[in-house]
Amino acid sequence: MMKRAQDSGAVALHIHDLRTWTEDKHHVVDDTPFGGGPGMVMKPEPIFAAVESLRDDKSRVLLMTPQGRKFDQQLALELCAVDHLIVICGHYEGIDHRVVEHLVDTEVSIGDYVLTNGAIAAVVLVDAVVRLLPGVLGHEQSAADDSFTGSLLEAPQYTRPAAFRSWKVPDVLLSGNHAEIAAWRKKEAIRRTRQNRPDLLGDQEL
Ligand code: JD8
Repeated sequence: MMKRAQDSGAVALHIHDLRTWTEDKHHVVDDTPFGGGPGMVMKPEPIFAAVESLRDDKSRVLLMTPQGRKFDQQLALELCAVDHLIVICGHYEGIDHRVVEHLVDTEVSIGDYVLTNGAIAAVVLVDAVVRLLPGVLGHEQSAADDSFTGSLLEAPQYTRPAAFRSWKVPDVLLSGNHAEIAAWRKKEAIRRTRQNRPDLLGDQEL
């Protein structure tokens, strides 16, 4: 998807090495934490130099961090309307807080689990945002039909064969009755959502 999106001109993706913006012989981007503690912290100077050289007046600067705003489909839709995203991907224990206070527009977390670095999270964010850009998805219907754009999970899907190891595809899907199929899918979508994601159903909790 990313390759096709880039080839079609829908998006340009550039990956930058912060060491490019260091001035010392060994291109050091980290240092020990003030106040003590484990691991290393990313120095502010290379990050400021990088972002200040890359940004323009249409840029929005994101920082991937466990402390960020939880990434969801609503934020993906918000970000796909932005002309230029700069995504800072930290490593080590963390990043000098002056970056957060004076350079970053939005801190983003992809979820409540711990990753080893921000680049893994950035891949998730970029995928979710790029697929929403005009002309990237095969048929425009797909993005609108997604789970989370509405508030229910998707219904189960089946393909041939109609019977596999004695497990049969639900008869209604072979019936050709489109009204009945739509009603079945809605019922299954609600069942699945109640089972796996009751939080999506909100207060009713069914
Ligand atoms: C950026 C470094 C690892 C984080 C010590 C070693 C996002 N949902 C998410 N989970 N984790 C991250 C994330 C983790 C990161 C970095 C994002 C930069 N680490 C650090 C603090 C504790 N480990 C994330 N988005």
